Amino acid sequence: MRIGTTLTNYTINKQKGFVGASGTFTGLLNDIAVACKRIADLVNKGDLVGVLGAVDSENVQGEQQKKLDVISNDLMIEALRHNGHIAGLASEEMDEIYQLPEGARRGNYLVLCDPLDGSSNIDVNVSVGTIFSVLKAPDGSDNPTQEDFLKAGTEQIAAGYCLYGPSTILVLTTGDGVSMFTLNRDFGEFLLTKEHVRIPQETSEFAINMSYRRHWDGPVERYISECLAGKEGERGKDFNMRWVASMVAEVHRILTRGGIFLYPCDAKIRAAGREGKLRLMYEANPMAMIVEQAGGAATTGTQRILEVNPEEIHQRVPVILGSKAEVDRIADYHL
Ligand code: P6P
Repeated sequence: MRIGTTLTNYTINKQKGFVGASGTFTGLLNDIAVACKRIADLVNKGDLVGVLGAVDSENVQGEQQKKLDVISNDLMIEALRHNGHIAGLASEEMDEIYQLPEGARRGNYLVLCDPLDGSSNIDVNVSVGTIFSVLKAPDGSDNPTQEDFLKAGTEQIAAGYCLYGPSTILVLTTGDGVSMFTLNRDFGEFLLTKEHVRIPQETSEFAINMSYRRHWDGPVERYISECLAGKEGERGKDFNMRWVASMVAEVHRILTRGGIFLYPCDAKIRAAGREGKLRLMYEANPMAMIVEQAGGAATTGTQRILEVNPEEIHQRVPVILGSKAEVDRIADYHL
C-alpha cells in the first residue's frame, strides 16, 4: 500500500480483502488509534498538564500506579465504550474485565491492553507505550465473561502497540505481516511509514536486566555468558547490550534492527510464586504475534508463547523474543 496512506484508509483497504467484513474492525482500530493519539498528547505534554508522578493506589499487580497509567486506562475505555465495536475490555490496570454499560451497543471484538507499559520511565522522560491485543468475542454474548478472554495467542485477530518516543509510532499486525504508522501531529493522523517489516534472523544485540544475574537459571546464564565472552568465546563475535526497561521500546528496536529480548523466570520470581514478570494476555501475546509476523520467534524458554493456554487474565510468563536464530539457540539450551 502507498507509503503515507492513513491508518484508516489502510484498514479500509485491508477490510476489502475480508468477504462480508462489516467495517467493525476498521472502526475498532480507529478507536484504538484515537486513544493512542490522546495518550501521546499527554505523554508529550507531561508536567505542563500535571500528569506525571504517582497516585497512591496499586494495580492488581501490586505495582504503584502512575497518574498516566490511570489516565491512559480511562482514555482507552472512553475511546472503546461508545462505538459498538467491542463486547468487553481487559486491562493491566483493572482487576476485573470491563463490562459495557447496560444498553450500550456491543461489537464482536474483545480488547486486552496494557494502557501504558514501561510507565516507571515516564517521570524520567524515557519512551513508553500502549500494547493491545484483539480477540473475537463469543457470538451472541452481550456480557463476555473472563473465560471468554482466556484464548491462546494463536487466536488473536490483531495485535499492536503505540510507542511514545521521539516519534509516536503505531505498529500493527492483522496476521499478514507488520506495518508501522507514524503520527503526523500537524493534522493528527497516523501515516503508513513501513510495511512488511522483517526482523533479521541473526543479531549481536541482547536486552536483559543484568542486575538479576545472580537469580538466573542455567540456560539464561549460559546464553548471556557466551554473549559477554565476545569474539574470544564460544560465539566468536562481540555482542552489544541494551536495557530500556520499556518493553515497547525494546521490541521496536528489535523490529527495526534485530536483537533478542529476555525477561526470563528466575529464582527470585519463583520465590514470589510467579512464573515471570511480564503478563501473557496483554504484553507477551501481542508482542509475540508481532514478532512472529515479522519473521522472529517468541518463547517462554520451553514453549512457543502463542501456544500457552491461559488460565488467568493477569497471568505472567517468561518472555524471550526477537531474532529467530538466537531465540532458537536459547530454546535449545532449555532442552
Ligand atoms: P525491570 C515495564 O514495567 C515492564 O513491564 C516492561 O515494559 C519492561 O521490559 C520490564 O517491565 C522492566 O522490568 O525489572 O527491568 O524494571
